[in-house]
This record gives sequence, structure tokens and C-alpha cells, in this order.
Amino acid sequence: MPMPARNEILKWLYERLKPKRFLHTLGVEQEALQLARIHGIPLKEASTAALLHDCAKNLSTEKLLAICKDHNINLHNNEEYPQLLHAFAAPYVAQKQFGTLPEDVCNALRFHTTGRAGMSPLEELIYSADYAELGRDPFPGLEEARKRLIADLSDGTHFILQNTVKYLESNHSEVFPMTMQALESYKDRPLINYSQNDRRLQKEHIIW
Ligand code: DGI
Ligand code: FE
Ligand code: FE
Repeated sequence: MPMPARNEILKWLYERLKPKRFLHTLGVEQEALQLARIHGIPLKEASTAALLHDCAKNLSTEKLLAICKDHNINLHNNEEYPQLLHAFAAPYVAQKQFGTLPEDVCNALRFHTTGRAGMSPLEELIYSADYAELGRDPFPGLEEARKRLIADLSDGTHFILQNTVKYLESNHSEVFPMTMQALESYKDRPLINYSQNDRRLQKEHIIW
């Protein structure tokens, strides 16, 4: 399936997104490409999904709800969480501009905020790259998440989901049901118990 040229996506996003969001998007792409190279995920899918993940972020809640309704987008009973709508609407907004995109790319956009049970490698990649991109101000667990992602993408994703749920609970924020389901789906795959100087965690982040 032909996918839009990177330049075309960048031009479109540059006009749509605020400067901070545009820079965040480039950071997510860089993180996604690095991890995609390590874990053997197709680079074009990784770049396209990373660039488009927040393409609906500039739209109002009303507009996002209208898009979801018009296109019978299944909100999985998440209508009451407005922060989620930019993710669910993203595949529609992106495909309106660029034509049909692969289903896996659409799902990576759709589930980038919450994750979901049984994520594909591309979905894990975009969910995690959004969290771990180099432009983020440091916060507890971020460096460990980056290292775990390099060593094992699913383990890193599991760690991020666990950290996010812990953080939201300590803040008394409601956790999205789909995020809980995503975390539960990793329960048969306990976090890898790295010792402090485990060589698998010694790889540094490469910046280029
Ligand atoms: O679009 P971004 O800012 O790059 O990040 P995002 O799509 O991951 O998250 C969008 C917003 O949703 C962000 O402010 C964090 C918030 N959020 C993510 N998961 C949860 C959440 N808020 C609550 N209350 N519960 C969640 O589980
Ligand atoms: Fe987002
Ligand atoms: Fe984002």
C-alpha cells in the first residue's frame, strides 16, 4: 500500500500543529525509528505512524466528537474522556488527507494514548515512543523506560503502562479502562528483573 511521502506529512503538520507539538512529533519519530531499527519493525510504518499520531491534536472536542460520530468510530465507551478523542479521530483525519493507510498504522494512531490489550509491535512502538521521546523533561522512570525499550520493546511497554497507572493513581486521576486492560494483558509476562549493572541495560541512547 503506498504511503504518503515524509515531506508531504511534515508540510501538512507544520501548518496544523503548534510549534511545541510539531517538535514533540519529530521527537516521537526519532525515538520510534531508533527502536524500529533495533527491533526489526518496518521503518516507513514507524515513521508514518509516529508523524501522524497527534495529527488531530489541534481540533476542538466538539469537532473531534463530530468526526467520531460521522465515521461511526467505535469509542469503546470512552466518550467521557476528551483527552482520548484526538487518538480515536487521528486515523480518519490522516486518511482524509493522505488516502487509505495500513490498518496497523491506523491502530497505532488510534491506541497511542491508552494502549490496548494485545498490542501489535507497531502499536507498542508508537505508544512507547510518545512517552519516551528525547524532548520530554526528565521524570522518574523515564531513563529506565528508554533502556528497557532498547533491550525489549514489550517489556519497555509493560514498564511504561505500569508507571503510568501508578502515577495516575498517586495523583488521584482516573485511569482509562483501556489502559488498565492493556496493563493486565502483560500480566503473564512479568517485567524483566535486570540487575543494576546488567549489560542488557548498558546500551546508551544514540542521537543522530
Ligand atoms: O497527545 P500527547 O500529549 O502527546 O500524549 P497522549 O496522547 O499520550 O495523552 C493525552 C493526554 O491524556 C495527556 O494529557 C495525558 C492524558 N492521559 C493519558 N492516559 C491517561 C490520561 N489521563 C487520565 N486521566 N487517565 C489516563 O489513563
Ligand atoms: Fe497524543
Ligand atoms: Fe504525542
